[in-house]
Amino acid sequence: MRSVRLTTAALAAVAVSLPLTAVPAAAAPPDHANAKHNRLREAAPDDLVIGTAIAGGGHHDDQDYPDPFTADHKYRTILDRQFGSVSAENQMKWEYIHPEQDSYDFEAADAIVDFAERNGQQVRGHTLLWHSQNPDWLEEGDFSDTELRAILRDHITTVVGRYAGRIQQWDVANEIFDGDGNLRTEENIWIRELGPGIIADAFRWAHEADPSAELFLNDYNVEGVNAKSDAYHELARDLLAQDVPLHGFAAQGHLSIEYEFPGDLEENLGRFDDLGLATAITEIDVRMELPESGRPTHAQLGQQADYYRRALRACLNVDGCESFTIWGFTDKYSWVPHTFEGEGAATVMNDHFVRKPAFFSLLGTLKAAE
Ligand code: 9MR
Repeated sequence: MRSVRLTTAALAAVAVSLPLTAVPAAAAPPDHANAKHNRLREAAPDDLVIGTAIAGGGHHDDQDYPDPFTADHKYRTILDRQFGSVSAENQMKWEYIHPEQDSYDFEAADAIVDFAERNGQQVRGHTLLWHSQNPDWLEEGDFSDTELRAILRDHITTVVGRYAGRIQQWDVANEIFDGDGNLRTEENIWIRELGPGIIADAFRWAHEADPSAELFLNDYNVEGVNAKSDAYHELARDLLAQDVPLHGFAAQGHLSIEYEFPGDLEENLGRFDDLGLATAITEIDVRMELPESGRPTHAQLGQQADYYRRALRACLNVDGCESFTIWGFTDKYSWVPHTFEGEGAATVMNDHFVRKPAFFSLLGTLKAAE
């Protein structure tokens, strides 16, 4: 075990070189005994799918470990065993899937969709209209409004069309409001250049390309009832009134034990449910400030487990909340330490894939829900 805080690169090296005997043995009972007792996907009730993001791209590009999805055998095994749904952490974002104006790169996205199909998993597509992780050719290009519209339409038609019938939920519009509940009219190239009406068009184009996919609004800090989730509620009502094919509202769920749990999560999801929308938790993780040792304390892990449990419970209590996705299942590949200095341990397994109390709290909650 670590006694000092290590960089992620060093941690990855430790994880690779650690002899099996040095891995804490207590927490991992054999998986094969009875799948229902050990596996989230089997323990989940029929109307709820438990998902995870598939690590790759984004912050992983700067690490010295090989691509987790294609190169880490243990990672792949757990991915298949534990989860009934997978999300592309970065691999379907514009900068990866549409790196040049005239060419798409589907290799990583295809691999995810093929893997999911082989393993009987659903796929959440992420994402089509966002202010971040867009390629330079787009952000720095000199396009007329007509050209930009055509670019977005072509992208949505091509990407959603390619996976028609194989991606069950798409995050069509991601993070379009700021914390005060104002549309991101400066940061988001589409809204800035084409006006807010482009949001409805994005949903219409996605629906044309795959009429069977459920189309979502997705954001962070919208777990509770607040200015931002109010803005989404109003937008959702407007879009539905115009017969725009909007099917769902998703709260990402990037939580921290340094802040109170959003106790009104169920109430908030419920008011979108009342509009006739599906709801989902799409990216949950629960970070914490790590002590100097780099290891979370028992109390922190207990609090984290409680946050995961309460979020899952809220989803279970809302009829149309049928998808609960964690943003990665192992701390080894989590985005958190790369964004929040001194914080981490946000997922349900540690760097060595040992299950934390949070894993067991999800499993227990699912079993109790049957
Ligand atoms: O986990 C993703 C990380 O690998 C990327 O570096 C980062 C870049 O913005 O995006 C992370 O995923 C984000 C997701 O796409 C949208 N919601 C917030 C997630 C965490 O930042």
